[in-house]
Amino acid sequence: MANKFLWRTNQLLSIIPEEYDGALIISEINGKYFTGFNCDNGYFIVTRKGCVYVTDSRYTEAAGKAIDWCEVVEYSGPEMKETFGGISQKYGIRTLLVESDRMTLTQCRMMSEVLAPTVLADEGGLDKLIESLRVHKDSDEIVCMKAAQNIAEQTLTHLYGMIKEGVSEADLAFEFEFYARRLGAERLAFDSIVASGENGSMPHAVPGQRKIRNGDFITFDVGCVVGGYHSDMTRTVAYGSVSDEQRRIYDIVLRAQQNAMDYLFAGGEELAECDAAARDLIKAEGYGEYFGHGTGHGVGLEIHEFPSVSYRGGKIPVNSVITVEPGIYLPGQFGVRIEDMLYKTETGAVDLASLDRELLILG
Ligand SMILES: [Mn+2]
Repeated sequence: MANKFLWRTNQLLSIIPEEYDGALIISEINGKYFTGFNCDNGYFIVTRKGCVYVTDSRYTEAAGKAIDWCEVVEYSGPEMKETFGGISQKYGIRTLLVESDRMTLTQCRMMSEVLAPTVLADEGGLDKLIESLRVHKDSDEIVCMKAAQNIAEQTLTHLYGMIKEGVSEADLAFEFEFYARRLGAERLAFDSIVASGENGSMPHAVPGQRKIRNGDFITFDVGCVVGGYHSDMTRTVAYGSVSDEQRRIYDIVLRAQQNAMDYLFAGGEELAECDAAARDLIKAEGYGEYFGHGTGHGVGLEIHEFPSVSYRGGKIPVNSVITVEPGIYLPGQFGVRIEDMLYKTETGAVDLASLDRELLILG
């Protein structure tokens, strides 16, 4: 395990422009990526002459065990300047890149002060460099994401059995969390979306007291976390009867999702074309204006990460995990979204989901 994190850290050093001595990583998420250690007060100083992980007494022992391949230093508030200044001297650090997208101005000012004479540089694009590493998932990361996905699928299948007249969205959302946690989810990937009937037209509706009724479509957008890695899946199911319009819309969304997935399976490499594979079909059916969001996004240590599957384009990175999640939302009536995660390989893609997508009519 240790070697993997050292390898990632060396990868980062190899892409940091020569004029900088290294990077200061203080975000919890990037800290976890490079060290494997979860900590809300860790300062990972990466330099070409060596790395130091600085934290406070609450975490020193655990950090020392988890990060046995680099120096772990404890600091306390009053001696912060001595500790960090000493590291700056010891490693002769002139400049460090910082995570401009993830650091507050207050943190930046404080770290500049304690690390002096080291200069913190926010113009070096460190966030983009890290993103370019994180986007390529290794087999351990895929194992975690599949495990998270499996728990979400088992849990959603369990929820299908609970759906009946009078059960509220909030009841279903609560049961999702309870059941998924019992199956081993560390936590949920995000607040579950359970949107029934007319609430389904709001893509990110918050589950409320609305009770399930005959004729409802119910959209579940759910995910779990295993080993720090997220899963993301959406299913729309019907309860009781289904109108012809509901059937037609469901079928359009299902075919749009399949089109975008087929593009990936066939080895498609363009984000914009993947987006268009879903969007053009929905447009051709006359519902283009009811599909307002992008077709998908990267998933990993965070629920939404690079890249975005949208008109903005770019290549689909090999070994990335992206979602394909088209939807049609008819205000005041209902909505349909179907979402799955796919793993992009050299020659095609692997579907990380196995839960059925055909229209399911419960009750
Ligand atoms: Mn998603």
